Amino acid sequence: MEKNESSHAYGIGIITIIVGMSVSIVFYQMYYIPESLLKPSVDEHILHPVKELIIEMIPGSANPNQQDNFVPKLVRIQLGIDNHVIWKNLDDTPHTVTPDHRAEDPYSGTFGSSGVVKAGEEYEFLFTEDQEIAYHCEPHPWMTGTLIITKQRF
Ligand SMILES: [Cu+2]
Repeated sequence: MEKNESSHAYGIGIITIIVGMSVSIVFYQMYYIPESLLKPSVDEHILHPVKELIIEMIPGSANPNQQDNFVPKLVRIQLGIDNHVIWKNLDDTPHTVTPDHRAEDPYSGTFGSSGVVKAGEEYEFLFTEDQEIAYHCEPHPWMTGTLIITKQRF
């Protein structure tokens, strides 16, 4: 009888350990892992800048003899002011926004349009870190632009 009771307690102990381990594993997978993969914390002012910056791909950009294509071509961006950039394709030809060298933002990821930006469509990107990016259009390499992103000056 006494032996029976102790093996019963032993069984409960084992079950408790197994349940405890399962809960720990579930907790680890559901909470700990996603937490560690979370995007870096970015200042609210940078996530919600004062205004959007629009760069137009103007009509005729596909023509190599036309001087202007990305307008404005050189832009200076201040984090917290106008770091939300939108490229609008006002042309009747598809274009791309492709960095000359691979460019990453720690919050927004890889910079550059995935595929073409069709006529009438747009590509947008939120910059959260200061960096300088030269970019071009893949099908029309004479279309070039430069972004200089700097921290806000107080
Ligand atoms: Cu183009």
